[in-house]
Amino acid sequence: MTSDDLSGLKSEWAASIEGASSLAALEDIRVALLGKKGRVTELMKSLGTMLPEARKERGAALNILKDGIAALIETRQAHLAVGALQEKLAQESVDVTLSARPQSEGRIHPTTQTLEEIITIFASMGFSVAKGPDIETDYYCFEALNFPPDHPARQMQDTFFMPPKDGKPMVLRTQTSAVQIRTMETQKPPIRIIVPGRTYRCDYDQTHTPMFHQFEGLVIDETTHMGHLKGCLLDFLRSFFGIEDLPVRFRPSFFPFTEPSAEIDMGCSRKGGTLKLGNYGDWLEIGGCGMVHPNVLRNCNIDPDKYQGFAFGMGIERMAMLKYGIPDLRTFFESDMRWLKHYGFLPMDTPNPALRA
Ligand code: 2NL
Repeated sequence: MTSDDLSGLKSEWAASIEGASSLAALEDIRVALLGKKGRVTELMKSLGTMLPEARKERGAALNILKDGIAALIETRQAHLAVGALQEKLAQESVDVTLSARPQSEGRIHPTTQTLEEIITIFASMGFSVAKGPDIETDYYCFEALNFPPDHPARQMQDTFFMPPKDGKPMVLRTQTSAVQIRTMETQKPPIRIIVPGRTYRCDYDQTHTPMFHQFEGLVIDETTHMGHLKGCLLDFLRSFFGIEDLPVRFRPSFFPFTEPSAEIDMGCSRKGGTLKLGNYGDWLEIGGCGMVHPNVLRNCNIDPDKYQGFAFGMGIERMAMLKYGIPDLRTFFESDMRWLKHYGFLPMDTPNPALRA
């Protein structure tokens, strides 16, 4: 085969490369020419049978042919690739004038949203979450908490009583404190827990429902004091409501399970019939707190001479009403989709003060 033959082959192959109408067809041609058993490869192999002088000249010519073919394939490949991309773009184009997909009907309930915000803030302060049953023994709900036998909370008009179990009187828990008792019985200090959950009281009006959500907090350590309690709640409330100078006041009070005890008040204004939180001179109660009573520690086999602790409790719906301007507690439990659409949250639409820089 002469050089002329080679140039004839080259123009024949070049024509078929130019004629390839798709990347797949071009790949077939590449394999047929440059592949292991391809035409060009076969020509290269024939060099082995030639005399050295002739092989040198022929080898050079074949190399030029091979490089030329490879370059033609590459050029055609680039051309076809652009065409393929344009075709894909044309087929997969997005119609930006289409209306948006309908948003899902569901919403995050304000109670859930508020609880998640509360947990996030306390988690950042080193608290973990503890949970327990809604139906409790009288012991865990009242007796272990230092309630005297004749305390009004233990009477029919305030508390839902359940049929006795294993001879023990049972109640729907009126606060989540039973979970703290159970935690203190089973865990050694230091303890830092937050206990959210449903609580039940025999009451119904604009600010009371028979079931509502509370969270309580408990910290037990060797040197815990009232200053820790005040700092912890001040930081929490300012972070939750997103008001940097929110005043917090601790007003002396009484609970059977804490000594001393205090109501927690926040600064507010009631001018013009609207409630506004902040440093305005007026006060609004948000919850209760105190240093854990030594009798409660003793009931859990914790030595009050070695360990002290503080505890607090607040209503979750009340926090949500104040933060998000919801006027009536009863609406939280009516399952009205119009209400939930208005006050509810979308999963990704969760403004959380705890995550603010
Ligand atoms: C309120 C007041 C409070 C506690 C809850 C507590 C729990 C144990 C020991 C001591 Cl196990 N105290 N909890 C303490 C003070 C106040 O709640 O107004 N809640 C809505």
